[in-house]
Amino acid sequence: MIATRKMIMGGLAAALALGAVLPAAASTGDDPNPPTQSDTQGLRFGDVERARFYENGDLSGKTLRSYGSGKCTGSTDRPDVSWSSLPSAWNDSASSARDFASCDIKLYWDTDFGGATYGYHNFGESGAYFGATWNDEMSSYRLS
Ligand SMILES: [Ca+2]
Ligand SMILES: [Ca+2]
Repeated sequence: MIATRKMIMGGLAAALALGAVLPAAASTGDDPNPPTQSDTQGLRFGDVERARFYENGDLSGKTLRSYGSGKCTGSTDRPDVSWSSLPSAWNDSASSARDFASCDIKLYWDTDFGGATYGYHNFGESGAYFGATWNDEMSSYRLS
C-alpha cells in the first residue's frame, strides 16, 4: 500500500518536473507573442461567421473571426474559401477555434498554404484546442 502510494507520488513529481521544463506555450496555449487586437477577415463577402480563432488554447483571449457570404458546402472536396495569410498580429498566434455554418477548418503551418497541414478538422461550435503541435503555428487556412 505504502509502496503503491510512493510510486504514484513519484509519477506526479516526474510529471510536474516535465511540465516545468516545457515552454509555457506548449502546456497552456499562452502566446509568447500574443495578438495585439481582435480582428476579422471576409466581412466584405458577407456577414455569416464561419470560423472563430482564439488567442488562447481554452477559447479565450482575443479573436479572429472569419466571415463569408453563406454556409460552407457539405463536402470538403474543395475549399469554400482560402485565406493565404492572416492579419499580421495573428501569424503563429491562434491556439483554438470554433467553426460554424457547416464549415470545417484546414490549418497550414506557413503562409500561402505551405508546410504541414492539419485537417480538414471539425472543431464544432463548442470549439477545441489545436493541441501542443499546432499551438501558435497557423499561418494560413482554408474552410470547407
Ligand atoms: Ca496563442
Ligand atoms: Ca506558421
